[in-house]
Amino acid sequence: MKTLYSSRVAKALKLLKASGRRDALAISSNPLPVRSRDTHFPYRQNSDLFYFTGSQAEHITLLLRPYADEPVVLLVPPEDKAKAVWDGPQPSIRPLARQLKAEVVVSSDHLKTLIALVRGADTAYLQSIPGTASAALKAELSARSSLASRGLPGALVEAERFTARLRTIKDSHEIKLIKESAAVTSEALLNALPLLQSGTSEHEIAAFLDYFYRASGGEPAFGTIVAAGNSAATLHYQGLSRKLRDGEFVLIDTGCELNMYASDITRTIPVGDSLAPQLKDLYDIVLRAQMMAIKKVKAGVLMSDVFLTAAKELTIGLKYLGILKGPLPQLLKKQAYRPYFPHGIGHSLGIDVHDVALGANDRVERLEKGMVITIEPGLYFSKPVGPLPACGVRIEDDVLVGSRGAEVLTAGVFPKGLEHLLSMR
Ligand SMILES: [Mn+2]
Repeated sequence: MKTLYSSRVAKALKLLKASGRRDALAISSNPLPVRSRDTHFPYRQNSDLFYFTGSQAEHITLLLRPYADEPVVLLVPPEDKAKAVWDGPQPSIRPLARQLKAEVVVSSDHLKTLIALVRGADTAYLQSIPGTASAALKAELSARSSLASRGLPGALVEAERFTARLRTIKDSHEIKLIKESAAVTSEALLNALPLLQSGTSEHEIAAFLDYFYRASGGEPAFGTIVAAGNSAATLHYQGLSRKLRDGEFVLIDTGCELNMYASDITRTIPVGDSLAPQLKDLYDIVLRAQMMAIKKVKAGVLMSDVFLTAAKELTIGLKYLGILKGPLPQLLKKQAYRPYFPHGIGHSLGIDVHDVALGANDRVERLEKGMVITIEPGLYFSKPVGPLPACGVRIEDDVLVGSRGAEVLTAGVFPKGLEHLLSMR
């Protein structure tokens, strides 16, 4: 029977085979990170392994070898009865193995077993995540002398370079999951509105959002950012210690991870029911840049052009505020906006909040139908400039790239218009 996971594995096998070489791919479970001595951070499955298997099992490796008699292998550890006393039994791998038509190999030495299994491959796509069997194999193969590595793959490539070719374009199942995740984030923000008033601490708001995600069956996809007033000038502010004050903004950058899929929304919300005119102007400049950038999104467009669309609007705004002076083309050419808009326009979104993409450093280059990306321009002032206090405004939505435009997956649920935001309380 064809399932979501068996068809993804079939696609990967086909793609590996298409190179004309003997290519192997090994993807392992994430290691369990230590928090303190013998306590651990909550387990998070490796995104690539989850994509191909849907499994939450620890200590397993999926090996794909389209050239071999057994093209799909699941490497698993022997049953650990002592561990099961504490952690419960490991989920059975058999149903997954049946789905993927995989050979199950039980081994207590995954490195040794993997070396034997990749013998005869030309190229191996392996992970770099420390503590995984795949990365251990990579280290072992790179360290071996040419004599000792005879018969073993000579070319070693990042596994993520390969999996990005499949994961960059989202299938309908994934789009549905991202939409569900985005709906929880939007709902969490709406429910947080009564907290967004003078005297509330940043950490109370973060705690509420995190609570909402967990109560919805998810968890925060990343460290929730709640940054009031000048805190927002720090892009990934994690201080969470400041109290909100009337007449300033609170910037909230947050996302739920639901069923392993992330969403990522930023709203910058006025505290109290009035705002200085220059802060209103600043907000409207960023909002306009965001809307123009979203309008630019469609298949075939370069992400750098989406960026430039926003950068142009922000520069026009900075001129209007009197912060930048001079002719627009020159200001754009010398990227005069950079001190105030120091990040990109957005990123790929999926199982990872900063999801895989095909460009260098996982950057999105040319937009294709079925990509999901964020659009998140912002302006930041670490100290008072011109008419503005130290502050930051960022507005972020998640969009699905279509052939004729973008579908905003986070639209309509939580407002962006300033007048609307001011009248909501
Ligand atoms: Mn983001």
